Amino acid sequence: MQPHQAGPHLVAQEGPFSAATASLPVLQYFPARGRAEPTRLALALAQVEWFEPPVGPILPLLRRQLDGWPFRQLPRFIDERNGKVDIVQSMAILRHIARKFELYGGDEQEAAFIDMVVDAAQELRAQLKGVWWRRGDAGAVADYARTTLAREADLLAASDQPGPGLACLERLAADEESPWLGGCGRPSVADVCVFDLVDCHLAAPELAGAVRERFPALMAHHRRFAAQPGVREYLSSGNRHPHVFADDWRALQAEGAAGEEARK
Ligand SMILES: N[C@@H](CCC(=O)N[C@@H](CS)C(=O)NCC(=O)O)C(=O)O
Repeated sequence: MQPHQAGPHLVAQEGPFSAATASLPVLQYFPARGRAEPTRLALALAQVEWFEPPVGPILPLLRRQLDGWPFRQLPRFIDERNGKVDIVQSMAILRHIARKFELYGGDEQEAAFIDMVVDAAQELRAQLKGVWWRRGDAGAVADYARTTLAREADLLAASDQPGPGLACLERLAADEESPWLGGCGRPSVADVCVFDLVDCHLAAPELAGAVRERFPALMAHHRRFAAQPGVREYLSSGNRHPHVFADDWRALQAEGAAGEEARK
């Protein structure tokens, strides 16, 4: 399986690559994991190939056309396989893929549980994003470790009653009856989102230690998911973007542009 083409991307509608990509779903996003990573992981899990065009030509259009980008944002997913689905909003994209490739549990009850976990993971991702840019600030990291990364007992005992934390997901992952969240017989997009959330934490040395030490069930789930056929190949491929958030890539771009300007 080749999740998407390595090396410089070519625009799907142009050039010699067009024939090869005509039947592939297209994912438009920044060259970063960010909000598109759950979609990539879900496609990899389903062992479906996809194509990512370069984002440069897309960005000016994003702000000028509401047809392809109704909310002026990425990711956008164009499902070339049935030619009708062309959507933005990362979680709508993920749910579309879940329905299409049977990553939404086996019945209504499992699907409802999966939705709940997907939404919770998004809220926790927003908390992570809050500390991500302050990783050099020991106070901010300690506060995050005391709240979002608190062990279950500490979370429950905290006098300031912080909201959800990774301990909530640890409890769900600790179900010994099933390797997958919600007792589903196979991995779902809930597993995708929880894997991605844990993986983002592991990418930050300031946060990784606490996650490894405090959440053994999430770590075991992370290893299990990473070993799934399709996912394993994607994770070890050169196609995985190194930047965790799109803003990491944008900051580098801005730095590059400022350096260019200074050299003029
Ligand atoms: N709720 C949307 C949010 C999308 C979003 O915030 N996208 C950002 C990148 S992560 C974006 O497209 N920004 C475009 C820009 O700032 O030019 C989703 O989940 O897809």
